Amino acid sequence: MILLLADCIIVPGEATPYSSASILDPNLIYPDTDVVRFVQYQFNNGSDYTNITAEVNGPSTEQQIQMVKTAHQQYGKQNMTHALSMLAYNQSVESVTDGIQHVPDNGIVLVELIQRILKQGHSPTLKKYFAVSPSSNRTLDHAETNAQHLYQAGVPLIAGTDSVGSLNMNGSMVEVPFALTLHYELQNFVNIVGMSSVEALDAATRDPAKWHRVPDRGSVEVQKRADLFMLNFDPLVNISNTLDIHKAWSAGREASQLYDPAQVKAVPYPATLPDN
Ligand SMILES: *[C@@H]1O[C@H](CO)[C@@H](O)[C@H](O)[C@H]1NC(C)=O
Ligand SMILES: *[C@@H]1O[C@H](CO)[C@@H](O)[C@H](O)[C@H]1NC(C)=O
Ligand SMILES: *[C@@H]1O[C@H](CO)[C@@H](O)[C@H](O)[C@H]1NC(C)=O
Ligand SMILES: *[C@@H]1O[C@H](CO)[C@@H](O)[C@H](O)[C@H]1NC(C)=O
Ligand SMILES: *[C@@H]1O[C@H](CO)[C@@H](O)[C@H](O)[C@H]1NC(C)=O
Ligand SMILES: *[C@@H]1O[C@H](CO)[C@@H](O)[C@H](O)[C@H]1NC(C)=O
Ligand SMILES: CC(=O)N[C@H]1CO[C@H](CO)[C@@H](O)[C@@H]1O
Repeated sequence: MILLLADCIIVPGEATPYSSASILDPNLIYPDTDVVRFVQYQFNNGSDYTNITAEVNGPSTEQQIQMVKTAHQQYGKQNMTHALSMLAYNQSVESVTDGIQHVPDNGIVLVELIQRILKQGHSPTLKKYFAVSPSSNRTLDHAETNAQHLYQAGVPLIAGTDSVGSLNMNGSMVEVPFALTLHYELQNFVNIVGMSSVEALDAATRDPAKWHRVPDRGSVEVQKRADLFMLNFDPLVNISNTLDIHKAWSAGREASQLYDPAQVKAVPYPATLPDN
């Protein structure tokens, strides 16, 4: 994986330079970086795919195009692009990346761009709702509306797991614990985006396996990796039932042996978020 820049979900205003993130050389690129060599360096050292962080003050559109091209043409590998802002969405579509992570939260994606995403056939989209910040255009409403538009247009959406621990959401601290976020994402898919429960479950299982080209998992089949939940109640009746877990297995091992529920600080979601 190429990690260009650290993920940053909440920013005070919109233009926090990503170069201030705690990622060190050689995983940063600059305006004069030879990005082809950069991608070669990462793949020659065993990366499975490229992961470009497109952001304000991030790599230029031309650099992104070159990186995606190198990944694809020289290595036959995938390119994924993190894009939270309208600018980054434009760039990631321009670069013909395979997948875009997140939906923009600082504006409404134009119908023309959605049509291009569909036509290029390259963009399963992970959506997240973490980005709200006062005195900026980053709102939950933008993110939710964009996710609805993408879904209604037929763009494949897959569930994201993005978890950042504690974060400052408009002045109050919110816990975003690992693993629980995936369940919340499914609830959002059903309750906000308008998916059926079956579509939401596929978006967390077989669809990501397909889009990330990991054929050994994603469905319950002989020879596939046994990452399984056994639930107490049917998630097709109520998607929130994915949280009512009776047993879990990771690669065939019962997960209760590996995991301490006391370590998890759950918070209601999205009840603790600002409701704009
Ligand atoms: C790619 O990087 C972004 C930003 O660091 C991160 O949010 C995302 O989870 C990464 N995705 C993958 C598939 O590695
Ligand atoms: C792999 O990374 C090392 C540094 O960790 C670097 O010296 C080497 O040149 C890289 N290999 C290739 C083939 O790019
Ligand atoms: C994205 O592209 C569209 C169409 O080219 C353009 O109208 C819009 O201003 C761009 N938005 C940003 C933030 O770059
Ligand atoms: C929000 O968007 C409006 C209209 O696109 C723009 O005029 C304004 O400057 C933006 N505000 C911020 C803080 O980005
Ligand atoms: C689904 O379950 C949740 C959690 O128990 C509950 O808050 C919600 O009202 C239920 N939804 C429906 C449609 O029954
Ligand atoms: C942020 O908090 C302030 C003060 O509590 C509130 O007035 C404002 O509506 C909140 N902003 C958002 C975007 O929720
Ligand atoms: C610019 C470029 O080569 N993009 C490629 C990214 O990967 C997808 C799927 O492998 C290709 O269709 C794009 O051409």
